[in-house]
This record gives sequence, C-alpha cells and structure tokens, in this order.
Amino acid sequence: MTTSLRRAIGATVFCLATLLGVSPASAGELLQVVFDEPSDDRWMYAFNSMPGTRPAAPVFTTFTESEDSDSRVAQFLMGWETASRIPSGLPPQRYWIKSARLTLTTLRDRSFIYDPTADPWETALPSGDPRAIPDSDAGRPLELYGAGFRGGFTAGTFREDSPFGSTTPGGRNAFAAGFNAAREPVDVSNNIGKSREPFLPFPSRPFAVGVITHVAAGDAVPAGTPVTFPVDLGDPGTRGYIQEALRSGRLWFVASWLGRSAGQTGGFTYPDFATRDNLLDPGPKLELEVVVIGDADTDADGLPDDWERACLEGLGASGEDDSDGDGISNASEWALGSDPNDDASRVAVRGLHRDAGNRVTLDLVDSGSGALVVESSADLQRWAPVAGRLDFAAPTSGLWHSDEPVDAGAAFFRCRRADSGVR
Ligand SMILES: [Ca+2]
Ligand SMILES: [Ca+2]
Ligand SMILES: [Ca+2]
Ligand SMILES: [Ca+2]
Repeated sequence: MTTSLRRAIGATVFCLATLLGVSPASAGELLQVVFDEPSDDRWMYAFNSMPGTRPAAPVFTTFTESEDSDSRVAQFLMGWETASRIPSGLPPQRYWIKSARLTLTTLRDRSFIYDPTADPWETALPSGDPRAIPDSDAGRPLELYGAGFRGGFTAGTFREDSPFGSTTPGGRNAFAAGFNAAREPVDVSNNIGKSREPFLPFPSRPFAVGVITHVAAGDAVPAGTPVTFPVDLGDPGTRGYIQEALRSGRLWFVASWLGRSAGQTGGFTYPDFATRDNLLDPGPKLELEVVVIGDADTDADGLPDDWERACLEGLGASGEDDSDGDGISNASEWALGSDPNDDASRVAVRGLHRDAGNRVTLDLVDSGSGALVVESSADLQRWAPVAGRLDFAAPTSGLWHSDEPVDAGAAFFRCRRADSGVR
C-alpha cells in the first residue's frame, strides 16, 4: 500500500468519526461499547406469527430426516447497528478487538439443564452411526454463532421483519453460520440431525458457549437467569467475522441449542430467551471492547502508534523487534494480524512437503484473521500467487494444499494477508 493511500485511510477515520459524532480522539483509545438492546431481533422459526415483535425466543433442534425443517429449527437471531458507536468502513484489521460478550436472559423456569462446555459433535449423531459417542455430561450447551443470509438478503439488508424464506432444509433467509475447515462461512442449521446428502453431519465450532454463574453444571436453570457468551477471539474465523461486521456497520449473532423440543406433549424442555420486545425481562445485551487503529506513525517505525499502544504498551518497540519472542517480527505480526505480545499468536510455516508431481503442502500456524495468500518464487525477487485451499481442523493450525503443481523451479514460499489494509 502506498503512503498516500495510507494517508487517505487515516483521513477517512477522521471524517467518519466527525460525521458520527464520535470524538476523533477516540481513534486509538479503547472503546468500551455497551448495547443495551439490539437493533433487530427475531425468533427465526418458520411458524413465528409475530416476526420481530415476539417477546420470547425459544431455541431447540428437531432430529428428523424430513424435508420440511432445518435441524436447528428454532434459532434466535440478533443484530446490532454498530456504526453509530464504532466508526465503520475501515479495513478489517484496523479493528483490534479486545473482547466481545453477549448476555441473554432465560424466561422459563427450569426448562433445561446447564451444560457449560462444548459437546463433541459426534455425541449428537444417532446411536446407529458408527462414529457416535455418548455425551459425557448432562444437557446440551447453549451455542452462539454468526449469521449468514440468502434469498437476496445480506447482513446489511435483512431486518427482523424480513421474510423467513423457505421451510425446507437450507432454505431460511437468515441462518446460524460457523466456519468449515477452509475457514469459509457455512450454514450450520443442519450440521447435525440428518444423515443423507446434502445434509451429512459435520463438526461446527460455536463462537461462544453460554456461561451461567450460580447454577451448577447439570442443574436446571431458573427463570430470569443471565446467560453470558464470551466470544472466543482466539479463533481467527470468529475474530475476522466481527472485524468484517464492524467494517460494514452491522453485527449479527444467532443463538442455538442442540437439544430436542418435546413437541406438544412433553411440556417445555428447551431454553427460551427474552427478546428486546419483552417488557419484563432484559433483552440481548452486547458488550464490545475495540481499539480502532488509526494511521499515525509518529516514531516512523512502520507500526501504527495506536496498535503499538494497544498491544505493546507504548512506542518503545520497533518493527524489527520480536517483542514476544515467537520468531515473528512486530512488523510481520501487524501485517499478518497476529498479536505481537502473545507468543502463541503468530503466522508461520512449520513444514513444507512437495510431492513428485510438484504439488505443495504447507504445515501452517495462522492466528491472524482474513484470507491468506501463498506466493512462490525461484529467486526471492519475483513472487507469484499459488492457488490453494486450507484444511484447518483446529482454529489456528492446519494444512494448506496447492490446487495445481507449482513451478518446478520455485524454491521459496511466503504468506501474506489479502485485503487486510496492510502489506
Ligand atoms: Ca452435554
Ligand atoms: Ca509507530
Ligand atoms: Ca513476535
Ligand atoms: Ca505473536
């Protein structure tokens, strides 16, 4: 990126902040933003007759092969217009997110069991599946995901009273979204519950699992209980999702629960949360701590001063320094979106395998968010991008495979971040 473009982005921060009534001085400071209610919330259930105004949002799953329902049939969709509080429009990496936390409040008394930990996905497979394993702890955790949209809608255009979409599996216009091993967003509404194409089961990693204080694991949850979801920012997919949402000015989450509804006969056996339309109990509350990284670099070390202050406690370190001793310079940590003060957070190639057909596999650690571009070179001078795909079963480590054989003379490989706003 050229210096003049850097200046232009810096100016953009200033203008946006002024337009939105936020003090320009807030760029670089820790913004502690509390949204007491969402801009939109909606019980995403096909037969909800009061879309956007219903005071309660139950969450449950139906385990059926039928063609008339998603497995995660009842979801709670929540959206926040963030641009009035956090300047929008910046490259995603300019949002240094310190914490993100959602709190929901239960409505029904003792209608579900508290399970504070994620259950392995194989525990939700039918017992006839050879991969099925027993659930080792009582109940199902409350799960938080991002949201995806279809049917002509986007995160920017969907509203709480927009059409539901089709009731067939994979047909709802707003759905719980996680990430696959290629770090692509995917609909997780049917990741469990069916056993045929195109809805074969697959693992899904929630953005957060609900935490309840004053209720023991395995106990029934009373009415009026706050459930807190601390978003896992160590997962680059999740962090990148929030960064992109702040850029666009609209952040969406979906609460889901992999437990059965008891239907018409068994009473209420699922969680039920207050929406913002509930007059008695608090609706969804979102708390974000974000530093918006401006462009100023007064000590001319290539590192934005805001980022240095946010992560490195001042301007003392340089771009060449490796402040956390993880082998990655501060300049590279900034360029690749990892934490320069955490030696577990880095982007690195741990190994390289080249087969007889010149296909290349890289063993990668990638704690940064955003798409990774792999380039090859024969002379360390000219670099060419190589098409490939990620296979990341774990959040921050996995393999990258080239799609095509690489040039036989290419001996060097490097990674950079696409569209991060830095180079
Ligand atoms: Ca469990
Ligand atoms: Ca600096
Ligand atoms: Ca480092
Ligand atoms: Ca680091």
